[in-house]
Amino acid sequence: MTTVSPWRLRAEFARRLSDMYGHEVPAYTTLVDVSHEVNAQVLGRSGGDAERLGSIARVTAERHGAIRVGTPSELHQVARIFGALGMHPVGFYDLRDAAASAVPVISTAFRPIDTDELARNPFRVFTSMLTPADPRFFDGDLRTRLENFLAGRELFPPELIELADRAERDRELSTDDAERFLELAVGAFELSADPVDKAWYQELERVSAVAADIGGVRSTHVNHLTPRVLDIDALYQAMTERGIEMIDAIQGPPRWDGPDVLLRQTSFRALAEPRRLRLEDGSIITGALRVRFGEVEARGIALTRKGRARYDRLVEETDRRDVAADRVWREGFPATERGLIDEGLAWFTYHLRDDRPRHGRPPTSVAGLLDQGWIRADPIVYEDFLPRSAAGIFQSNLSGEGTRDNSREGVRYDRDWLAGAIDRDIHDPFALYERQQNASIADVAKALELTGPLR
Ligand code: OOG
Ligand code: NI
Repeated sequence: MTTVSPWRLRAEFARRLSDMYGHEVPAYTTLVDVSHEVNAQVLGRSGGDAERLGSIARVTAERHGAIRVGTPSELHQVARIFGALGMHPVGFYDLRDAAASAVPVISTAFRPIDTDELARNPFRVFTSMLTPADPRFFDGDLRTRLENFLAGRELFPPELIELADRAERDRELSTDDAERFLELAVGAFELSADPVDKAWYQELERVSAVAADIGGVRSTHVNHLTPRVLDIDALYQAMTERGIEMIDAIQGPPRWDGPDVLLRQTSFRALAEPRRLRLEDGSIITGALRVRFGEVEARGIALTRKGRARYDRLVEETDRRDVAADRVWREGFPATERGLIDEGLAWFTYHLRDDRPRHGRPPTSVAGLLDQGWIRADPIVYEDFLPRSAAGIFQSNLSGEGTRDNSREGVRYDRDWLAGAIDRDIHDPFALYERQQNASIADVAKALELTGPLR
């Protein structure tokens, strides 16, 4: 019997989700087309250098999605569906405090974690969960009604969850089961044609547009799918020339002459989509809701904790000093990959060079081996998200600010709480990158027969 492995299931799921979303949101197809054009230009211009942070095959297929659910048990089901696709929860994001307007959610990202799995298909999904218990956004009465509404809906058919559990346990599905799983999984993230209760939706919308998108309907849907581009400034320009109005800024690090690090993202507001609305007298009308959008991203090198602290400081400094961000960066950030290594700011894997010296004793430090041409450093690409950018992306696409009462104490959530809710470990992104770097250093030490620890 032929079977389908998790990574094939993941790649096929990503492909079908992309086809489905392209039908629902035509501007997404334009974005993907323009991204491919830009990537081809960069490849033509920079050749092999363009592939330093991922092969063109990987980058072309690469997407992240964003979904939003209402309860811990819905999130638990999501974790099982993504578990079938070899995607694991990584990182904890609290967007309630990262955003100035009302974004009452906490989030994690489901993604592959092993290097070879990432190389096969790096599909990731930023997944947010509503926090109705947070009194800064919801009073007691609204909280109760919202929780009751959420408890009464079913986002995922039991057959889908059953197939997901089997796929994760056996690490494969038969071709027939895989087909059924994909059909149900993609279907679960399609925009529903069921009428939306207009009064309920609007009541939530006054509190937060995100709360309405999540808790105002009886189903879930992909909020956006994001292609990866090699030159996001060129993309921004090309989309603007096509008459698509982008948000006013690219989120994340500025364009500058030094190495690309972390993540740069930008988005545009999608058009309002026709949705069926149910009025209080029971009649159904066709209205329009504007919640979904297009987003695109460029990925750079993953930073260490120290590098990330530096990044956060430069962001804060840029806000405070009111000078151009690239100037703040030139003053405060290494302009070369080697500078990042020497200051311990970014993650790399190390590999023996083919043209390394054939005689003499190799030095016993990474810096020494690099200096004397024994090894080379390949950057590790950042596979995760940035809370401030995520908040910016949420915010710039909301219809209104919503309301929040900052005089009330928020409810605390953290990584452990989330792990308990979905009954799975939530991986620490830094630990994953560190493991990858350490494994490569251990390989080098072994190949060079270095006995002591390589520094
Ligand atoms: C998620 C927003 C965060 C990103 O790329 O930072 C995100 C959402 O809008 O649901 O997708
Ligand atoms: Ni996104």
